[in-house]
Amino acid sequence: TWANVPQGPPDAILGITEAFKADTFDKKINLGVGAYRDNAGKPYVLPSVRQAEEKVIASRLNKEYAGITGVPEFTKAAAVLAYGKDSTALDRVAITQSISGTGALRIGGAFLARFFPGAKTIYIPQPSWANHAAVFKDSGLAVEKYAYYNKETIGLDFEGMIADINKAPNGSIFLFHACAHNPTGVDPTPEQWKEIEAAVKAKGHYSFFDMAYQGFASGDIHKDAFAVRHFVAQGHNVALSQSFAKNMGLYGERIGAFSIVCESAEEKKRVDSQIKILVRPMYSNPPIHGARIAAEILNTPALYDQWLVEVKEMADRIITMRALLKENLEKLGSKHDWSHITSQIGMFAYTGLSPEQMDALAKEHSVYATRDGRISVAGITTGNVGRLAEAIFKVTG
Ligand code: PLP
Ligand code: TYF
Repeated sequence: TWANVPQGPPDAILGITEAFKADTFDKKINLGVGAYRDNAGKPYVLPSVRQAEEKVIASRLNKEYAGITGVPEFTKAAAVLAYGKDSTALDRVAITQSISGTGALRIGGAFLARFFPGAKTIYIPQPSWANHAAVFKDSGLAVEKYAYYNKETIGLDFEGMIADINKAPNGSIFLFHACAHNPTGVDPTPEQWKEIEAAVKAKGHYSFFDMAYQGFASGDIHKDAFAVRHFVAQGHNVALSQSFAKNMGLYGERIGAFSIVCESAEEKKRVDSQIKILVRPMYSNPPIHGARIAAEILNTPALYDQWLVEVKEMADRIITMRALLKENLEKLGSKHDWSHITSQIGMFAYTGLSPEQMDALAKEHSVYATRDGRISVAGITTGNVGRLAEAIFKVTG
């Protein structure tokens, strides 16, 4: 029956983990997948998450199905977290729980494919998270790229980005990484976001924000939501994907949200009804456990405050590791400019290393990361940063 099914390539990012596991060297380093590690290199469960989970279990709730759009205590709080508690948009946000950020993007893609009044093409940054193009194509959208990253400066190609926003047909869909751009770690400044917003508005484009790292970039959930909140304040009825994988460390719980800011409460009602019609044949309704944990944190003031501290601790550890890596490279006498390692933000550093240099890192030094030169800074520790710097120094000369 399946004689015509061709062998497909492995996922570029998750495949790194396989290669890492197969390596027998005891000092091997995995900087592939973007998942936070503590300074001992171990997966980290936030104490606030443990406490929330214990409360959820102690309350012995039943296991009935959630509604199609999930646990309301969760989605209400997720909207407040993203848009801000004083946002005037809150009463006209159509929101649904989703299978983490990926599921939110997928619902959004499907909604746009079905209802967006203009061309069903979404513009994503070049480069972008490896899964974006696949998610949107499978949702029924055409995918185009806009300029984002400047190889020469290892920074933002701001002029190129604005030029591409201007070049796209009026009323196009643009996907923006709200903060901590994956894979580059390069974000527009608030001033640049303001110019981007003005360009988007002038062209009548529609904005879809992917916010997979709120709090993880700067350690401040409000600062990281700046772009989303600014666009909404300027009258953009954005679509938004949220993930709680990173900022709550709830990766495998698959907890996220998809929302659309509507023009009115009446529009919200219609949009809500169609989101339900989209979700129902996909997975009927979402899992409840992660949503209960996240809701417990977001709705319990003491746990919420504790969580904010813990998010900041994760962000700060990453920022410290960036500085340590740069410092170690400089101490070794590297003549390259490594300032981008500390100027970039979020989970990843985009090193500027070539695919061949990345291959050498893996083969000669048992340091695993994607061939685009992206390293997950969250995998760096005080224990491995020295050896990592030496390995990078050796392959870059
Ligand atoms: N969007 C971006 C930019 C990401 O980096 C990720 C991965 O972490 C996601 C979305 C979705 O992740 P998840 O489905 O685990 O929430
Ligand atoms: O970019 C990353 O590493 C994270 C995690 O199919 C991830 O976003 C990677 C690949 C994937 C799902 C999640």
